[in-house]
Amino acid sequence: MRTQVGILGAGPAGLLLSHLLARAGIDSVVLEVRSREYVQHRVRAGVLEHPTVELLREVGLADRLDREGMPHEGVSLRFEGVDHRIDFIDLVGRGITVYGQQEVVKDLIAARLAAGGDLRFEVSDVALSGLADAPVISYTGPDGARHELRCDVVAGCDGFHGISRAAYRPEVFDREYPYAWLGILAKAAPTRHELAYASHDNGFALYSMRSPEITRLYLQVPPDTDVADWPDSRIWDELGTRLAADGFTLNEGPVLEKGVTGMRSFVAEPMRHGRLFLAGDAAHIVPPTGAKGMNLAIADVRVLAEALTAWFAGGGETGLDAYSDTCLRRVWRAEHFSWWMTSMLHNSPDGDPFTRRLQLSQLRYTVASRAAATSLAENYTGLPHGGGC
Ligand code: RFL
Ligand code: PHB
Repeated sequence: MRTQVGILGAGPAGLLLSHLLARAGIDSVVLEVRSREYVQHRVRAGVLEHPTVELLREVGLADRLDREGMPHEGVSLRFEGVDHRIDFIDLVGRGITVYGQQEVVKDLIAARLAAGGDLRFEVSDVALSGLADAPVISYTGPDGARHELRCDVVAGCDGFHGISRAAYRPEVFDREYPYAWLGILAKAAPTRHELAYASHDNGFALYSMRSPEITRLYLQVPPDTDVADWPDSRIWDELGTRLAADGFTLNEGPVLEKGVTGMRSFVAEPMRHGRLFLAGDAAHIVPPTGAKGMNLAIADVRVLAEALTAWFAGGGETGLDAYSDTCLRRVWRAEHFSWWMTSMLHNSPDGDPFTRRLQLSQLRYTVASRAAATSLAENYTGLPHGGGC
């Protein structure tokens, strides 16, 4: 078997890459270890930056997003019991859209299958060889038979726990945080239209949503938290305490999903090894406080698709040679923003009062100074693809 681009992973990065390549007339095969059902229902990100939405529109993937996505014109920072709105439209003239990552994945899978795309789910024992000049991906199909896929290029879009990053020895920058997020999805109508990031003496909380019927909520918890210690009533009590602000009410409802997610910052450099190109979580992780992970994955594959299109058209290696550096500039900007939001909003486990006072000072400055609020708005809504920084 042969294809031009062998893609590992059917997350947002791998699926969008396959779609962008197909638009340029380039063949690809997407290999995924999980089932289609599983990847379509994995609850993850919810915030699409403005440049992400523009790209999805440009490449014909936004019909349902434009119908069901929820455009937001700002977010709130909530501290000392007061809600402070950051008005994105006023500050930077663009907003964000709340639309679940699994919806993006469903739309991408539907579009690829409708166009005759080759997606192979439930593969196992994936291995890479020949990465210097003639890559081969070997894997076991769902039928138990072993296969070899020869390709010109491999795109490692297989997430943080995938195999592609292990095919070489990138330099790694890694930081774990001394806290995690306990996230719930609740069948409860949101009581407010926009997200609220709350800093409270008990710890961080985040108010988000997925639809007019579903609320998505997070609490800062210790990294070793066992969800069994958090019955629903304890979660609602704690959310009520941390999110409290004048006039705010919290709608409670049945908890549909509950999970603990660790927080880390991670970058692998470079994002290329011979004919292997990493994209998305395979190359970098941000803590979720800046809502950047899926957006970075999408920005990476846009750069990769453009470079591959030029290369396959005989335009030389320039784009491919620049791929890693181009992506890493945006990645490090997002790493900084995500680290900054995380450090400003989460309580240090030792309760250090010096740190707490610095955080409150930074929060007050961010909401009081137009310059500081603009910086948050510019980063949160997404810097233009290919622009500066
Ligand atoms: P994915 O989505 O992890 O997809 C990788 C796929 O590769 C498969 N795989 C393999 N396939 C083939 N061969 C192998 N050997 C393989 N090993 C693994 C996996 O099964 C999987 O299907 O990576 P991708 O495409 O790079 O996308 C990245 C995003 O998923 C991630 O950055 C975001 O979910 C992060 N994130 C958020 N990002 C945002 O932009 N906005 C948000 O609001 C946001 N909130 C979040 C988040 C992540 C969270 N969790 C659970 C980590 C909130 C949370 C709680
Ligand atoms: C979400 O809705 O899941 C969400 C929103 C904002 C974040 C992280 C997650 O920063």
